[in-house]
Amino acid sequence: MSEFNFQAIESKWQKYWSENQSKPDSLDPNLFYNLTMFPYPSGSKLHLGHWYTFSGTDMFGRYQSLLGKKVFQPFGFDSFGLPAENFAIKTGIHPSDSIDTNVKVMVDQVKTIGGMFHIDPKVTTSTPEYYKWTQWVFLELFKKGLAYKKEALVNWDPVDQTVLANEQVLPDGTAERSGAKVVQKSIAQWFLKITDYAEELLDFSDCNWPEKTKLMQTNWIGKSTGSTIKFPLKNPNQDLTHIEVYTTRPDTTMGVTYVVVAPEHKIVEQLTTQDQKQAVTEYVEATALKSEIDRSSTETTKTGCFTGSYCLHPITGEALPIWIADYAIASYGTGCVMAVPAHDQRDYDFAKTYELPIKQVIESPQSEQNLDSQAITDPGILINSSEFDGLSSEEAKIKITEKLESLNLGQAKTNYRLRDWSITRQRYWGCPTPIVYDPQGNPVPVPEEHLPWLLPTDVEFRPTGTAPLAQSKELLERTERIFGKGYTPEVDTLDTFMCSSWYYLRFPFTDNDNQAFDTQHIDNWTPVKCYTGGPEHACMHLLYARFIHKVMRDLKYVKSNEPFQRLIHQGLITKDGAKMSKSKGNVVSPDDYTSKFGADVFRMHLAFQGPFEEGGDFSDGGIIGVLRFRDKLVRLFESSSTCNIKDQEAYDFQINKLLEKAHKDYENFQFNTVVSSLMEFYNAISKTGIDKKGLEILAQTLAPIMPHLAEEFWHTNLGHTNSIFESIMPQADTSKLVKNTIEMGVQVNGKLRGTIQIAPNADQETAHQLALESHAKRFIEDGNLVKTIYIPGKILNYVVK
Ligand code: ANZ
Repeated sequence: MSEFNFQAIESKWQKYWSENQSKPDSLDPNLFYNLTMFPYPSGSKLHLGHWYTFSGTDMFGRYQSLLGKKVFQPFGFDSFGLPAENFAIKTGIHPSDSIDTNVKVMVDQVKTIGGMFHIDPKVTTSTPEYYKWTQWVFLELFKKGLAYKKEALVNWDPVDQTVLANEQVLPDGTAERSGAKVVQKSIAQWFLKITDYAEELLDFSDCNWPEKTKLMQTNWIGKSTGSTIKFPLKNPNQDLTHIEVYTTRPDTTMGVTYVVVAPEHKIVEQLTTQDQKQAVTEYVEATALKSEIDRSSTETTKTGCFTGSYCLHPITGEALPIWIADYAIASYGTGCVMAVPAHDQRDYDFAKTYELPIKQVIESPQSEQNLDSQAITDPGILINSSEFDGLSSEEAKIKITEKLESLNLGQAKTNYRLRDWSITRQRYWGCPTPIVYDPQGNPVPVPEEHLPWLLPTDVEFRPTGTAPLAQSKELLERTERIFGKGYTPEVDTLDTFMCSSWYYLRFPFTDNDNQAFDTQHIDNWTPVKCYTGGPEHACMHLLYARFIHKVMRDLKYVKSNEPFQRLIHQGLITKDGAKMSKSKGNVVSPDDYTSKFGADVFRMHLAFQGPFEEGGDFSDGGIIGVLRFRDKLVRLFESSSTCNIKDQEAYDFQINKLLEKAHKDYENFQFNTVVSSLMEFYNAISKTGIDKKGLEILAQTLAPIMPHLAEEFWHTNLGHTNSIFESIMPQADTSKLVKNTIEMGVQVNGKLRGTIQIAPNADQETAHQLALESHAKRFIEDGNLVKTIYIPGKILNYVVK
């Protein structure tokens, strides 16, 4: 075990960095905003995943400072939300107290990483000084008409007793956080009109982002093109004359055999005839208990109920029965579907169950699909479609839509799956919504002079399904005192994603009490140059932040289109192939390693696990190797045997190879190969020797990964007085990378016996002389040589007796 006193060195440099840390100047042209997603301050210690992400982010940030960038790497806390509230319910400790404690613990832990983080507790989202500005952001959207309240069917989590955004429901219909089966419930909610930005959010031209993340957002936004088509009612009345559907396949219009309306649709009551009333009511009630995901799945059996009414086919005039079925979703398209069982699988399954007619109108010769067992969903050529027969699906989409347009019964339409963002929650520990209602119930924004609109404290946390803030006498009194008798406060709190959707704008300006962010200078700071964080945020946080940024741009507060220029997702670190979790008992504690080996060794060990974006399976197998490598470096820097270079050309080559590789790999978050290059370099210089310049380059290349040690070398062994992170790591001199010798194998009777360094065009005699100085010497010197085969630049081969 090494005698090296890493504790003393690490604490010395951590102290030095924190004393010398300064925030970059707003006007510095070299400003580099390097951000990692801020964590939730939970009671438990930083886990390995945090360490991996934060140390990787720091390696990249420190590398940028070695390029001369003025790096701003802030760190705050996303502290509203259910864990603290549930903890309060269990223990009686108020969330603001537990959050305070946890933030302090986490700040100390983050420091042990030895990062250049600018830890700023002022970005702790549950503090009034922060949420004042979250409320300001909300009110800006409200004033722009982008925030509205409406009664809507929402995802309801029966365990956490709160509304969830679609994005918070997993594909299996359970709540992302609580695991509860999500149900649909109709309540009045605040929404943000993210759908106004749907088209623009599909444009990623200012995003240097992983393809997969862009694809996930694209699919989430779910743009489709099709038509809306009106089906006149057979027995119209004053209020209701037709049913409007949205279809992506207008080419199949001639194959419609019935129409489906979502059970919650407001027209259901009017459509239901007297004798179907009871069956319809029962069906509607049963549907409320199912999640949207269950309902949309092609796996579940399709169910439905006839309403008793008919509509007319818009082209043939044929009467078609109107059904309700839970596979029609009220909030998508128009909430009504024209059913084409021959060409849509859900309609097919439904028609089979209820013995409804199936009319084929597309023939697809190449398709393997067969109507005996499934729908023919592939496009093809129209049949059984009178005047449209013979057209291809693509042509028919246009022709049929034109025909419907001429009848005033249809038009082309683009649709998005994206819904408006539901942002209010019926919970306590969130940002209070800065809205009150006048005696008539109209929403009135809380004026800026009354911000922060404080979260009341006279509230019982236990969730009851109604908002805890409704119990607060203080909040009601405050509202009446400021606004007048009969005014009532909004009692729902804002989704925590609202707090995190704009936090990157606050970090540079936490000392500014007059503005959320300084609109004069914000464009020098944003877009964030590089943002690291988990891929699980693709369709929530990352989409919401893009939306809010674009709104801020449209309000003329920022100029850029995007919040995050480059995005990097860290890979998952597993243990024995499984995700670490307390229940599996496979959690690796970073603290054990840092206290035993030091932060530098642990940083290098983590860096060595694999490319940052791929993660890997954690094992501590190699950590002793890393420790030995560190000790070798310490000995190298402490010994004075430098300056006598044995082979200048080889040495220049090695130095420049190291620089070239390290620059490229740091830029690409491939810290693992930087480590291997460092090790290779170390081996190479044991042959060539190293001079002071080389030691400096070695320290600089090492610095992002082992910052403490590199800083120590820089000052103590190399005699510098400024931080190594104020120095510039040189670029490779590529002219030194063109070698005028190559390595050539020397074979004897087909076996590799040695290698020689030789100019590619050297003659055979030179090659032979070099071979006699190599390991192959003893196989060729004793006079039984039969033949020599030499191809310059390629091989040297001896045949011996
Ligand atoms: C007729 C048809 C024929 C359809 C066919 C598909 C295939 P995307 O592509 O995801 O946008 N649809 C429309 N509104 C719906 C709703 N509220 N609930 C459930 N399904 C709905 O999906 C569009 C297709 O989904 C539409 O095109 C419609 O079925 C169905 F051979 O119309 B289609």
